Amino acid sequence: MPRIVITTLNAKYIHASLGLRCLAANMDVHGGAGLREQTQLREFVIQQRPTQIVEELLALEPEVIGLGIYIWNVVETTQVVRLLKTLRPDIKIVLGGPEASFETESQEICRLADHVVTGWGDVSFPRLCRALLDGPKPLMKVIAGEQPALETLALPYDEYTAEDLAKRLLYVEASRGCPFKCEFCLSSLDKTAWAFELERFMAEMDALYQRGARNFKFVDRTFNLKVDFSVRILQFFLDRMKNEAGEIMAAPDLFVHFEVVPDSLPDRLKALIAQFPAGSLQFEVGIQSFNPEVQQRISRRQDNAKTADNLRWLVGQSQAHVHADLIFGLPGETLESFAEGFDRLYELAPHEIQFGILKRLRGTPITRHTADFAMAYDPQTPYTILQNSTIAFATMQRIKRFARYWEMVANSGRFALGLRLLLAPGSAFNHFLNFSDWLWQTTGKTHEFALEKLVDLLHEHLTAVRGVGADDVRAALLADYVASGARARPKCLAELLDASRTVLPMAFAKHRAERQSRHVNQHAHREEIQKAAAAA
Ligand code: B12
Ligand code: SF4
Repeated sequence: MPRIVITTLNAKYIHASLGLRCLAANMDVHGGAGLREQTQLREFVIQQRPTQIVEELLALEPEVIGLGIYIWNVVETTQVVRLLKTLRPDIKIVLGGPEASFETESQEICRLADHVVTGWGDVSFPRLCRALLDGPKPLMKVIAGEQPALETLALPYDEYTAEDLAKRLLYVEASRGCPFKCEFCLSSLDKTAWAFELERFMAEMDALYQRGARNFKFVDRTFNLKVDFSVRILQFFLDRMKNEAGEIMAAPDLFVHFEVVPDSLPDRLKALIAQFPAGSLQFEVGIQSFNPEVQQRISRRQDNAKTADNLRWLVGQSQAHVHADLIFGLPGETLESFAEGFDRLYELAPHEIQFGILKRLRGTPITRHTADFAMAYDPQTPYTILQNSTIAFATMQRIKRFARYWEMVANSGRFALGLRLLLAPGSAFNHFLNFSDWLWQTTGKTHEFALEKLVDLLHEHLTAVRGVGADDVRAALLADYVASGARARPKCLAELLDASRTVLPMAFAKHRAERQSRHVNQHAHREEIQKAAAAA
């Protein structure tokens, strides 16, 4: 039986916890020989019942339980810790992770725990465990995690199991921290980025690849800043997509996801990016706001012109799948200025616009604007903005529904042609907002729309509200529906579907073929991996 269990509740099974694996890998190095073999790593998901989690943890009979606390699991984990302390008050409970690293004095979970390690846990957690098992007993409840030079850390990649490699998204980090200071983001507190030693890191990537790993998500906040490193990493993956003749394969089984800053894409990077085949490379590009005043207010340095050029290049000249992030609710942003930014981004045609609503993360400096901009945040996780001096609560609610419907209709990729009718001419944002308001008034729902129901609703909106010609609407929706591969019968397409099942018109067949070629690698698991990678 393990004396120490390290555990966390992941958002979903597909996300494997890199943080826990960092702790596990460093148990011997920083806690002394023999500690790793007394430690077991056990992961759960937030959908599991706290009593079931507690039952499984107690069955392991540990003396110490370390829990990774994040914004997505703090509510459920508080219940787990409460149950553990009720049933077995003698087991030492140690917390760590970003959510437990700030405002510890005001959090119920920190009150219930024996110790809280703030910040990095790689060194301080093993040392604390050694002290808890063998003494001398630690005096402090809250311990500031030591932040050592990265070369003193053992790398965590051997901790990924064969099952992780086969079924889950593998998180890897070539660097930690971020040199930028965007005030809504926890990484703004780092002030700089630290890189792992490149050769050591590449050797680990190679070992993972040799063991069969194919889905890599880099958690580096600023992948494209240290260009020599980025080049080496991109080249590593390109080399593994070559066949025996040295040609890059059209449909490789590799998938790599990076987060990039948008205004820096030197030619050396472009030359490599352009070689990645469809389905193998995904970029998350943080735009957040195109409004220079807002950018300045939240200390986000971003060259908007270069950002636009780079996005245009990525979408036009590479086959990378591009997700661009925007945040609604930043201090001083109005509905109009946000709409302008949204339209500017939409024009640049990234494959997905990830529409986030501002959250007040514990520890982030965005709080300095709370009084001046009357920022009211939900006190419950994920601490989403409810209203501020420029956006009333009712408007914020409208925009939250917009974000939800945008996921369903635009980011789902199921309405390529229908969207073109919906979002033009003029402001794409305003058209979608009108659709969103209409959808809400008509259905009163934001979830659980069957695809067929959505097709009918889009048809009704486009024809009855927008006055678009019924034939054009039906042709577009039929092509989208057929391309989605669904086989039921939306009412508005019933007749056309019956006809098209006899002879599929050429235009639809072509659209379907195009769509399929764009999604070469998107069999069900790959699609899940891509979605999960983009969710951060
Ligand atoms: C992967 C990831 C996710 C995954 C979830 C992964 C999972 N396991 O389930 C997904 C994509 C679902 C996700 C979603 C979100 N995420 Co996220 N995500 C990350 C990301 C990119 C990587 C985490 C990671 O592996 N880091 C590397 C490891 C080494 O660092 P670490 O996890 O912090 O672990 C270290 C310490 O924290 C500590 N530690 C960790 N566990 C433990 C346990 C013990 C006992 C101890 C002592 C120490 C300790 O030691 C580790 C080593 O030093 C981070 C950004 C980043 N680069 O860290 C954001 C981050 C964690 N996410 C964040 C946010 C805000 C979100 C979202 C709210 C974003 C949104 N959509 O608006 C959502 C929430 C989802 C939800 N359902 O509500 C914030 C966290 C805020 C918080 N207080 O938790 C981060 C830090 C981003 C940021 N810079 O602001 N995310
Ligand atoms: S938003 Fe991105 S660039 Fe800004 S501080 Fe966070 S990680 Fe760094």
